[in-house]
Amino acid sequence: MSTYDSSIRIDSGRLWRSLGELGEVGAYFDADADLRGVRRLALTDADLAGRELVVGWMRAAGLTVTTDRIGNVYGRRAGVDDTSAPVLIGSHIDTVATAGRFDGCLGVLGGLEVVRTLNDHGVSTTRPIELAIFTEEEGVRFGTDMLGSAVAAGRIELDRARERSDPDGVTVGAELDRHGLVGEVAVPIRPPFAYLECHIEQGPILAAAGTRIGVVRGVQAITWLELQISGRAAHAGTTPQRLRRNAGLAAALITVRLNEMVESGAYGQMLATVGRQVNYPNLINIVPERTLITVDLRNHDGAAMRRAEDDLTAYIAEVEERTGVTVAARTTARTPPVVFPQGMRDLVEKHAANLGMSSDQVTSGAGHDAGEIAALCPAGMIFVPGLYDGISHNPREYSTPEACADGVNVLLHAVTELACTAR
Ligand code: HGY
Ligand code: MN
Ligand code: MN
Repeated sequence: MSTYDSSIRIDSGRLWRSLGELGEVGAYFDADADLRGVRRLALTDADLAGRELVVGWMRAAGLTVTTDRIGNVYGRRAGVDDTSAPVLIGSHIDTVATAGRFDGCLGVLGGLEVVRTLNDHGVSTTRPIELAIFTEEEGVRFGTDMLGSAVAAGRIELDRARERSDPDGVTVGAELDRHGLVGEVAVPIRPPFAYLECHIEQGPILAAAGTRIGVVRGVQAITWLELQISGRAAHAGTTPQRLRRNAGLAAALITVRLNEMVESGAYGQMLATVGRQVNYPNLINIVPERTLITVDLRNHDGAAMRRAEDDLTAYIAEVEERTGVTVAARTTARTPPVVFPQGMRDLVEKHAANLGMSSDQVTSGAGHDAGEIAALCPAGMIFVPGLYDGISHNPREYSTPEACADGVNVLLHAVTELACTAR
């Protein structure tokens, strides 16, 4: 049995092959991108196939695999002091509907590569290491993001999580039961010693600066709203303006106002996106009776986020007055800004430097499981640069084998240091 050796490096070819193989599960041809994309929405059969592939790799790497009540999977590598709290690593392998191969998967397969490398070199660690696959991180099927890690961390109650349903009315609970994913591990989980997640940046900052590693300061605030706008179907040719209650117009007014709020700069570095819009009856010669829109707000500043929410609520009331519609607003996700502890950021920065890699501090624009697990223990993230302006949630998402190996080598040494830290 050998102990920690800073000269160890991961097998980057093995990591790249794993990313490629998992990327084929749920793959589809995206004509717009002229590329193979990935569609592995949470708890679909494609997600299960992906889980089965990765769990098989976990077991082949000697990990003991357990599942918690919300279907999060944990692969455990025993420590010399196996009763001590584990170092937790991982991310998610569920994807959006138009995904690339890296979002989430780099964190899970990078964690697996860390385990495989420690096994190759016979390295034992004081603490156990656990590799997690979190359920429904993306939130695009059941309407709230980081669902699995939020239940693991205690922010969302298990029963509430199981009740969530997808647009077809299928609930999380029914899917967990259907797939036999209700495991024996209680939630919230026992606090890990620390948590580290490697993730593609999903933005342009690192690549533009030519920086190899992102030391993540934290995650910005996220608010998701669902607006059900109700008006009245009416003939497009015979109904004068004054008699219309046009749900589609109301949706457009709200969308334009959100853009004006962002561009005003009055709410700090806010971003607003109306990603989903569904008209009913959605026909050319009928004034829309109902329109569903979703609103995704992001803000580094929690107070500015709340101001934006309040001002949007006030504006929606104006739109109701002006157009005669009614708007039922539902908040489907709301997470505050999260700052990762300086100690975890210093750890990532130190190991990047030890490996001769440039690094820079970045705040994540995307939400991550690390933002949830940070409620249980010191959490940190390692970003690797994405090419093509860091495009993500798009099959064009791409990082290089070298950049992925950089991030996972930093993960390897940071995790090994944490796991060799006695009580
Ligand atoms: O929406 C997000 O930021 C993440 O991809 N779930
Ligand atoms: Mn992700
Ligand atoms: Mn994502």
